[in-house]
Amino acid sequence: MKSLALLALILAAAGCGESGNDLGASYDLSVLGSGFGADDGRVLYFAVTRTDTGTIVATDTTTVRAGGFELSFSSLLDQGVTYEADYYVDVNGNGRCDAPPTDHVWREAVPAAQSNATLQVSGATGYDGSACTAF
Ligand SMILES: [Ca+2]
Repeated sequence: MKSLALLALILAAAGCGESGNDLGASYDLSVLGSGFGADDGRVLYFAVTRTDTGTIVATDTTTVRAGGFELSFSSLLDQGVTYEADYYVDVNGNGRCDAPPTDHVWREAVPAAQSNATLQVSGATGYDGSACTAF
Protein backbone atom coordinates (compact mmCIF):
# COMPACT_ATOMS: atom_id res chain seq x y z
CA MET A 1 0.00 0.00 0.00
CA LYS A 2 2.77 2.38 0.92
CA SER A 3 4.59 1.92 -2.38
CA LEU A 4 1.33 2.44 -4.24
CA ALA A 5 0.84 5.79 -2.53
CA LEU A 6 4.40 6.75 -3.44
CA LEU A 7 3.80 5.77 -7.07
CA ALA A 8 0.66 7.92 -7.15
CA LEU A 9 2.69 10.83 -5.82
CA ILE A 10 5.34 10.41 -8.49
CA LEU A 11 2.70 10.21 -11.20
CA ALA A 12 1.03 13.35 -9.88
CA ALA A 13 4.35 15.20 -9.95
CA ALA A 14 5.09 14.02 -13.48
CA GLY A 15 1.62 15.18 -14.54
CA CYS A 16 2.51 18.80 -13.86
CA GLY A 17 3.68 19.44 -17.40
CA GLU A 18 1.01 17.36 -19.09
CA SER A 19 0.85 19.49 -22.23
CA GLY A 20 1.81 16.54 -24.42
CA ASN A 21 5.03 17.59 -26.02
CA ASP A 22 7.89 18.99 -24.05
CA LEU A 23 9.93 20.34 -26.93
CA GLY A 24 9.70 23.87 -25.59
CA ALA A 25 9.37 25.35 -22.17
CA SER A 26 6.00 25.93 -20.55
CA TYR A 27 5.12 29.14 -18.79
CA ASP A 28 2.67 30.23 -16.15
CA LEU A 29 -0.29 32.39 -17.07
CA SER A 30 -1.66 34.85 -14.52
CA VAL A 31 -4.90 36.68 -15.22
CA LEU A 32 -5.74 39.98 -13.56
CA GLY A 33 -9.25 41.29 -14.12
CA SER A 34 -10.43 44.78 -13.28
CA GLY A 35 -13.44 46.90 -14.11
CA PHE A 36 -15.90 44.09 -13.43
CA GLY A 37 -17.87 45.97 -10.77
CA ALA A 38 -21.15 45.37 -12.62
CA ASP A 39 -20.64 41.66 -11.92
CA ASP A 40 -19.57 41.82 -8.28
CA GLY A 41 -20.47 38.65 -6.42
CA ARG A 42 -21.18 36.70 -9.59
CA VAL A 43 -19.31 33.62 -10.75
CA LEU A 44 -16.98 34.08 -13.70
CA TYR A 45 -16.16 31.12 -15.94
CA PHE A 46 -12.79 31.12 -17.69
CA ALA A 47 -11.30 28.94 -20.44
CA VAL A 48 -8.00 29.01 -22.31
CA THR A 49 -7.89 27.62 -25.85
CA ARG A 50 -4.90 26.92 -28.09
CA THR A 51 -5.53 28.86 -31.27
CA ASP A 52 -3.65 26.43 -33.55
CA THR A 53 -5.61 23.33 -32.51
CA GLY A 54 -8.75 24.78 -30.95
CA THR A 55 -8.11 22.62 -27.89
CA ILE A 56 -9.27 23.92 -24.54
CA VAL A 57 -6.20 23.55 -22.34
CA ALA A 58 -7.50 24.97 -19.07
CA THR A 59 -10.72 26.03 -17.39
CA ASP A 60 -11.41 27.62 -14.05
CA THR A 61 -14.09 29.54 -12.21
CA THR A 62 -13.86 32.34 -9.72
CA THR A 63 -16.08 34.95 -8.12
CA VAL A 64 -15.84 38.61 -9.00
CA ARG A 65 -14.95 40.57 -5.86
CA ALA A 66 -14.46 44.30 -5.50
CA GLY A 67 -14.76 44.68 -9.26
CA GLY A 68 -11.98 42.25 -10.10
CA PHE A 69 -10.62 38.74 -10.07
CA GLU A 70 -7.35 36.84 -10.28
CA LEU A 71 -6.59 33.44 -11.74
CA SER A 72 -3.34 31.61 -12.30
CA PHE A 73 -2.43 28.57 -14.33
CA SER A 74 1.00 27.04 -13.84
CA SER A 75 3.04 25.67 -16.75
CA LEU A 76 0.15 26.25 -19.13
CA LEU A 77 1.62 28.17 -22.05
CA ASP A 78 3.85 26.39 -24.53
CA GLN A 79 6.65 28.56 -25.82
CA GLY A 80 5.74 30.52 -28.95
CA VAL A 81 2.11 29.33 -29.04
CA THR A 82 -0.83 31.73 -29.08
CA TYR A 83 -4.01 31.17 -27.07
CA GLU A 84 -7.41 32.69 -26.59
CA ALA A 85 -8.87 33.51 -23.21
CA ASP A 86 -12.67 33.19 -23.16
CA TYR A 87 -14.65 34.16 -20.09
CA TYR A 88 -18.17 34.97 -19.11
CA VAL A 89 -20.42 35.82 -16.23
CA ASP A 90 -23.66 33.84 -16.10
CA VAL A 91 -25.85 36.87 -15.53
CA ASN A 92 -29.19 35.07 -16.00
CA GLY A 93 -28.01 32.16 -13.85
CA ASN A 94 -29.11 29.34 -16.18
CA GLY A 95 -25.72 27.57 -16.05
CA ARG A 96 -24.98 28.23 -19.71
CA CYS A 97 -23.14 30.86 -21.69
CA ASP A 98 -25.72 32.95 -23.54
CA ALA A 99 -25.00 35.56 -26.15
CA PRO A 100 -24.56 39.07 -24.78
CA PRO A 101 -26.15 41.13 -23.42
CA THR A 102 -28.00 38.24 -21.67
CA ASP A 103 -24.66 37.11 -20.22
CA HIS A 104 -21.45 39.13 -20.12
CA VAL A 105 -19.01 37.41 -22.49
CA TRP A 106 -15.48 38.34 -23.46
CA ARG A 107 -12.56 37.06 -25.53
CA GLU A 108 -8.94 38.17 -25.34
CA ALA A 109 -5.91 37.03 -27.29
CA VAL A 110 -2.99 35.61 -25.33
CA PRO A 111 0.20 36.44 -27.26
CA ALA A 112 2.92 33.85 -27.77
CA ALA A 113 4.89 33.68 -24.53
CA GLN A 114 8.64 33.61 -24.05
CA SER A 115 8.36 33.77 -20.26
CA ASN A 116 5.71 33.62 -17.54
CA ALA A 117 2.90 35.90 -18.67
CA THR A 118 0.28 38.12 -17.09
CA LEU A 119 -2.90 38.86 -18.99
CA GLN A 120 -4.71 41.96 -17.83
CA VAL A 121 -8.38 42.02 -18.78
CA SER A 122 -11.01 44.68 -18.31
CA GLY A 123 -14.73 44.40 -17.88
CA ALA A 124 -14.98 47.57 -19.95
CA THR A 125 -13.90 45.62 -23.04
CA GLY A 126 -16.73 45.03 -25.52
CA TYR A 127 -18.58 41.72 -25.30
CA ASP A 128 -17.77 38.95 -27.76
CA GLY A 129 -20.45 36.28 -27.93
CA SER A 130 -18.23 33.95 -29.95
CA ALA A 131 -16.40 33.20 -26.69
CA CYS A 132 -19.42 31.09 -25.65
CA THR A 133 -18.12 28.31 -27.94
CA ALA A 134 -15.54 27.47 -25.24
CA PHE A 135 -18.26 26.52 -22.72
CA1 LIG B 1 -26.49 32.17 -18.92
